[in-house]
Amino acid sequence: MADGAETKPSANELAILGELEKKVLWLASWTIHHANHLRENVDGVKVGGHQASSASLATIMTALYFRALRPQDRVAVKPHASPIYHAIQYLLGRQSRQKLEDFRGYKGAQSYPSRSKDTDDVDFSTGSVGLGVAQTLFSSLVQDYVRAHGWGLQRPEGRMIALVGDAELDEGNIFEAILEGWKQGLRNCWWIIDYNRQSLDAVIREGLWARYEALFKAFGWDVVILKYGALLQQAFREPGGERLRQWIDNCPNQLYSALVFQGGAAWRRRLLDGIGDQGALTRLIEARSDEELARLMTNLAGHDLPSLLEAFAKIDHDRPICFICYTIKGFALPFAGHKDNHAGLMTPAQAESLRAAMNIRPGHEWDKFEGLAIAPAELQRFLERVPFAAGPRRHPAARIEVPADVPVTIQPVMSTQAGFGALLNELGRAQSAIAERVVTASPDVTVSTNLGAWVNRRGLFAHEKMADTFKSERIPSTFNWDFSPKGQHIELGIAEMNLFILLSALGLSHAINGERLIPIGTLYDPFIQRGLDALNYACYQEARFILVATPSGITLAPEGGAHQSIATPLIGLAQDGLAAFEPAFVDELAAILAFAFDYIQRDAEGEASERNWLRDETGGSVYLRLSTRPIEQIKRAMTGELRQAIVDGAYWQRPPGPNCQVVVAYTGAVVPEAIQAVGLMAEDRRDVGLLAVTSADRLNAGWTAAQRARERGLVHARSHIEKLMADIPSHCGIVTVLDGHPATLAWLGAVRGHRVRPLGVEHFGQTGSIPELYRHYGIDANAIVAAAAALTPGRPIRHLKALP
Ligand SMILES: Cc1ncc(C[n+]2csc(CCOP(=O)(O)OP(=O)(O)O)c2C)c(N)n1
Ligand SMILES: [Mg+2]
Repeated sequence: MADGAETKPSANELAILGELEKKVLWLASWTIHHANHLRENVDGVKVGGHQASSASLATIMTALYFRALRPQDRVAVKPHASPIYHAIQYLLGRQSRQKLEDFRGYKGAQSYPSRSKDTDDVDFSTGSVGLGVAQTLFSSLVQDYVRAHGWGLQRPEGRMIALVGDAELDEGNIFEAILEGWKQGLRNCWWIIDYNRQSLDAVIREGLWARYEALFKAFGWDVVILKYGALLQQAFREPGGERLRQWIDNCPNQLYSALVFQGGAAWRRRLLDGIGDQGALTRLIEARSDEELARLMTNLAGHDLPSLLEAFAKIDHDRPICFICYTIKGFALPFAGHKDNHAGLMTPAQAESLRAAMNIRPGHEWDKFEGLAIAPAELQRFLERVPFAAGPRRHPAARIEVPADVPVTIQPVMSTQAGFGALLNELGRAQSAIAERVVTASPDVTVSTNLGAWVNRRGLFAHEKMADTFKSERIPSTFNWDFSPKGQHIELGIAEMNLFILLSALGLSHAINGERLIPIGTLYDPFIQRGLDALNYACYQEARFILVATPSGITLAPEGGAHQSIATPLIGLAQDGLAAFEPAFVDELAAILAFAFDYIQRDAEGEASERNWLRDETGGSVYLRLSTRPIEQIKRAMTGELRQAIVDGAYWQRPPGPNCQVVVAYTGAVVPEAIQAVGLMAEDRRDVGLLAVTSADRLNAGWTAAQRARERGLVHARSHIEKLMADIPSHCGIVTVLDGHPATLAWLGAVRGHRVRPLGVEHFGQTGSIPELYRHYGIDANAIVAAAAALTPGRPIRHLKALP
């Protein structure tokens, strides 16, 4: 380490850190106690989880934040250690007392560290265990990607650090990430396991540390086990000490936890009964009071500042490291070690005794230096020089210029997926600012999602150059699979969770590395559900990316069953931070992609636009649901007005006439059926309208926002869909249709009170041809006509065949 952290802390520094550790533990404990017992709690909901789990990390986080970390380091903090994190930020002057007092309350510090909701510089949002851990690994890969492309080299490399609960390692996504990290040459990543041997419900299995050690080593990680603190190590050197060490090493986790909870007298009884020898070991035990014995036996390395500081300062390489730190859940609190302590909260009496033990006067609970043995001025001076807080941590990043139009040659018959491939091919051909910053990623479906042409042009990313052997052996192949540090495609293994966590890391590069990327991830639409929680967290922490999901729905007919996505349009509608589109034509896709390049770069606060009532200035990520179905394209000029309507979510492909009785509203690949149905009905129903819906999500969001605006008194607020539907007569019926769940468009009837028959897919698919399946699931032209006939009065519609 170049910046001096390798120096051993002086006795004075150690004393200060020891006081800060106490203060951090107190502030975190008081924050939780205050939220649960003292703040007016109108709904009576008390939630544990934080007290014991936080205390477990108090020492480790003190060592990190007040000494080991540098501003360029980024940390994912275990969800329940949130109060410790906020307490540390409070001491550093970056968190307000009010937010601590309001912990878990309205606008207060968040229950789980949150990049977007907290105001004290959280690096990664955590809460769903396992995700933050893996995010550090992918953030490290992204840092390498950025630097390999020659960007951000003026800034020092950071370490990506995760504070991991031991039971958190049950989450499979962590292992998927470890495997991927090994493939990609992971560096600069530290995972610090809080080995308190407790989960939420229980005490964990014996000997887990050995499995972890073997596992991490197998994937090229260094493993550092920090088990005994300085007091214990000293005791082991006394006569009889070796026996004591053996006893501890063999002590089952359950028993150790129980003794921690019971305290000094219980330790004495158990040790003397178990291994007392009337000689050296007995003397070692007898020389200590109950209190001293309890302190000795709980002096695990994860609560021993000198051991932790030394271990962190010693690391002088960039290999990934796993620290296994033995700790005690609920350390220094009355329920330390108790297996039920996850939900444990201090009683008022227990809080009183902790206050007394910490020398804190009533009314001075929030004072930063109350009750500490070192002068406040000296502590303050120390805090002002903490290296972590010495530099900027969130970086501004320039906006990448976006062309008004993404060029593409549109074939007369073309699928949206093929259109996507052609658009990226064109992009890859050009030397534009945006093309430089695009980085694609796919979990082993690069070719089958049509990224092949782009990858041929731009190459794959790897730390080392690696040529495509097929090419060098002159074996004909459509794809040129050359790896290099300049490549712009990250080829992932199949684990979809990894794709979403990587997109999350790529999509935060502007803030973390000060270098903006335009990430595009591709996968099969049904497998969004495989990584949905990771997608949710990526959106929650405001990562910016474009997700291209293709193919989708029963339209990928011969694939059958669960390969055919049903619920994803509803995910697109409901997922916050993600604008979902499902275009039918390639010119629509081109307009949406150009919009997306810009939209994912926006982060301004802004008023809702009077046009669509969406707060587009804030930006977000984009989801494109595409299809492999070849569709006859419409030859038309892309006017500014049409482009805008496509982006806003809908346009009239055939406006309803004044005597309109039926409107067909469609989304995506079912467009030929919708057009055909309108044609068939034309003879018997007058002025039938055909509404092209390119984004049910944005239409719906604009509609609800405009209603809210009217309720606030902005009586003229009209959303895009309200304007489009303004002239549809009220007796008109609407048939909606898409290859996805019918609820996606069913709400259109509520916009102006029309009757709606929503068609779509509700049940698992099966193999077959597109016509067979569309007929079976009732989204073909005949089903649309039948729905229209049932909805609207008038003579029977000719051409209507009986439905099967
Ligand atoms: C994905 C997910 N599942 C379940 C939970 C609920 N949960 C919160 S903490 C926890 C146990 C954590 O144990 P550990 O990681 O060992 O942390 P400790 O509390 O011991 O510090 C569980 C199951 C969650 N937050 N996220
Ligand atoms: Mg645990």
